Amino acid sequence: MAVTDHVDLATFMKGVERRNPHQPEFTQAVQEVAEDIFDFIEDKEAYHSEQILRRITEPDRVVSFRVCWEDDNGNIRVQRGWRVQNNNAIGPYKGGIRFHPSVTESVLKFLAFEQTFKNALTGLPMGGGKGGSNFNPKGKSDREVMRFCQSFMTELYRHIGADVDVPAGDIGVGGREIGYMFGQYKRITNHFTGVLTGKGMEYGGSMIRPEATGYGAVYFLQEMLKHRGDGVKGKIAVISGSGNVATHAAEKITQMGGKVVTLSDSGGFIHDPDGIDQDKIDWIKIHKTRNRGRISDYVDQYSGATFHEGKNPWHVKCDVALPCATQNELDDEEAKALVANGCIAVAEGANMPSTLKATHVFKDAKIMFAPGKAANAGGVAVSGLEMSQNSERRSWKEEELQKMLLDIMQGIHNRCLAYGDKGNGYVDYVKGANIAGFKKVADAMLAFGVV
Ligand code: NDP
Ligand code: 2IT
Repeated sequence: MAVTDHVDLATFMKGVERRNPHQPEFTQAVQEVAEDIFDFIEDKEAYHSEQILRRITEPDRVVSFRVCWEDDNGNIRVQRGWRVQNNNAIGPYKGGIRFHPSVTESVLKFLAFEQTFKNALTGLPMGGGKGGSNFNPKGKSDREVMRFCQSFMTELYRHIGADVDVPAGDIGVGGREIGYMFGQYKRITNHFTGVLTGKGMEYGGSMIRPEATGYGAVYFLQEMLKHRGDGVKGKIAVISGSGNVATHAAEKITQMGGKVVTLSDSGGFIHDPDGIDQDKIDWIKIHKTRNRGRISDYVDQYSGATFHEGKNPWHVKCDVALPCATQNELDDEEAKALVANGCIAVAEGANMPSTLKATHVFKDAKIMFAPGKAANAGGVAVSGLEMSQNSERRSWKEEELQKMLLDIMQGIHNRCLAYGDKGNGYVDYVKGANIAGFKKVADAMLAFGVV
């Protein structure tokens, strides 16, 4: 008789924890998905007999390597780099690279796991991966960042390729870092291929890739509100972060007639009751991205705004909230504060910004809650379109890409409805996203047999 994995959720999670000791972020991400998948697969014997859940929670491979570089004072510095190739059942591994001192194997495994289902939800043929390093780009000169990126790519290049694994940006990795890494890849291999996305426009990048994650998150928010006969116009929005995702989410909310009143960074948040309009967003983009400044400087620039050191913005009254900074930045107490203050919708621009308990608060309160794997998929979707343009050696116009991004976000919303619509006016977007993403990857795995 075949051995099946008909165990209960608690027993399954004990096994995950035993096999992945000291990896809290990874086990949290698995638990969040497994909570929904257990119900879904209960009566579907093939998923049990083929041990799909057990297999899907084991990365295809985790590569770890040493990255040495020399700082401006001639000191030799040693960092650790990783690439987690989680699952390539539906396409080449695809996912960003993160440079931040908090990066660990657990963080990258959770991100690669989430990425697998997110990429499936886009409808594009992309598997899931993630990479990064505990390198801290803050306070480093451009030359130091360049030397680090070159050293990182000197090891990474042997594991990636346009049809194998296509990295992109994430926290601490933007246009500058992608440029240095692409230059080094080309130099080592002598191949000019679409091996990275988020590239500059001069060398194969796609229009709207920088905007895509933030814009996509707001399109998703708009779809949720529209489903209830409402819209973004006139809504007060609280946003965390002030990087790529946060600033572009703020921009799209503003364009749609909403009012953004907060942004943040790891130092604290700014509250501007007058609204952070386009001019102010442009100033933040230059100040934070080009000048690598702090969000606290905003209050010197714009009177009427206040800076709240060491705090998150979740106690500020709002209609909608978009956590766009990092994982576990919104806990259950803060989720309760949002609900108590009348927040009706949360769209996660970041990956897993809400703790498991916070997601349960949102679900119990039955507010609209879009998990990151659905709401922030616009970035990787446009990365997928960049891959297509690179393969075809052509580029689409901005208007065409804007339309494709909107179509993709609407498609993800529909996929969430297919498995998450409770039929009583409430849509469980977490369940919808988890099941739709899982099913596509799992069915491809079934087709391959035991591999
Ligand atoms: P950026 O590096 O551009 O910005 C990150 C922002 O988050 C900064 O404001 C940063 O503040 C803040 N932040 C980072 N770490 C922490 C922390 N530990 N505590 C508080 N604030 C923190 O990154 P992105 O905007 O690209 O990424 C933000 C989130 O969105 C991440 O979760 C990422 O995985 C996710 N995401 C990104 C996509 C993309 O296309 N870029 C696509 C999909 C998801 P500070 O400057 O002080 O460090
Ligand atoms: O979390 C994410 O989806 C990203 N950082 C973007 C990945 C990508 O390949 O564009």
